[in-house]
Amino acid sequence: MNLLINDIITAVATPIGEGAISVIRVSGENSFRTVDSIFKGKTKISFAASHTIHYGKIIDEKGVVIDDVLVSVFRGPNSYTGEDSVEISTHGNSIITKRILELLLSKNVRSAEPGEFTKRAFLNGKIDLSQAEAVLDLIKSRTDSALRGARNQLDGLLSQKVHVLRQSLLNASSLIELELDFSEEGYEFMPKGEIIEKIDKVLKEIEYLLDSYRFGKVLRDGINLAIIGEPNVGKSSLLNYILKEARAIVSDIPGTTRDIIREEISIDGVLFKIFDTAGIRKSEDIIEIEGVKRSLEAVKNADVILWLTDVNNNYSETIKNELNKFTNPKKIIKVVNKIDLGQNNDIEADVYISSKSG
Ligand SMILES: Nc1nc2c(ncn2[C@@H]2O[C@H](COP(=O)(O)OP(=O)(O)O)[C@@H](O)[C@H]2O)c(=O)[nH]1
Ligand SMILES: [Mg+2]
Repeated sequence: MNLLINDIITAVATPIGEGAISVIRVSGENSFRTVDSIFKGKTKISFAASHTIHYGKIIDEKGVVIDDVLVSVFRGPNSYTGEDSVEISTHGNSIITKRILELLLSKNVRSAEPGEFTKRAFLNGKIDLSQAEAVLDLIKSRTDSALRGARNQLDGLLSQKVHVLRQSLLNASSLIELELDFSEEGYEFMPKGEIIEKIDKVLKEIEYLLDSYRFGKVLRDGINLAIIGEPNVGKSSLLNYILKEARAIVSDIPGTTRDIIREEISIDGVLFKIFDTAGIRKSEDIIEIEGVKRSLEAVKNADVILWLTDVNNNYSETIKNELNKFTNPKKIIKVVNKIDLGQNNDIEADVYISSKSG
């Protein structure tokens, strides 16, 4: 079917471990015959109609039954890869899948590389590149919104948009070519202003699409959020408040948090990876010094920083200087904590909170 690819590939398609079932995928020319050589059932897979399921046993070279299975048959091009392929459903046990895999590998079959079934789907024209990319995003989605984004991309929404843009550009370029061919005769097919307008419109849409990429990336990968500030301003209390659990140790002893505490939470469908850090201050204690080093590392990797102080303090120069060292733009939100103790009008901030009273 495709000149580039015709060997048979296989892989376990389900997670390794115990489960009700595991699925082994096999795809490629002659894959039906190969499966027939290890499968014993009422029907031969080679003669089975597409999209049918067949009960039988997988038997090894010595005639020993490895497992009873269901084999699903997909005849190309009406399959995921576009090739003849089967899915062998076994009992969910990794020894069984390993033995069946070994059996297949002893035939004319090789292990699929990661993503190779999807690669074949792409090479056989079943999906385009942006859809192939979406398959992995879909599998890796950890929030509703990430899932929705991947779903839309898999449904071809991005491809359609790119297609429309491409069509508009082709259209504009052919108008320009016509213009060039007939310019001496004095024909004008479309006023130049209108062509420029058309192209400008496409440019704007491309910019919009690029912007949406950033947003999409956030939906997919989540937001790295670091809570930083001096010791004792209530960073760990804030983390605990957000998580609604006593995750980090809170105490009135400055320097309680020495290591980074990392937690994930989905808020309105967006994944936040929150880093509670050691308070940043000059210290002689080698453990605290290491903690501060790690805090700054968390700042470096953060998309958003919650810079905390409390009503008894103000934003320290030490931290301001540290933040100024980072060149890549970060969203810094200045937070004043402990407002239950009273207001302090000297501190300017974006948000005033109390982790204690909520
Ligand atoms: N009154 C009051 N105390 C707080 C608040 N948030 C934290 N604290 C107290 O401040 C101290 C230090 O809190 P902690 O979360 O360990 O600060 P961290 O060192 O910045 O992580 C603890 O005794 C907390 O109970 C708040 O909003 N109001
Ligand atoms: Mg702490």
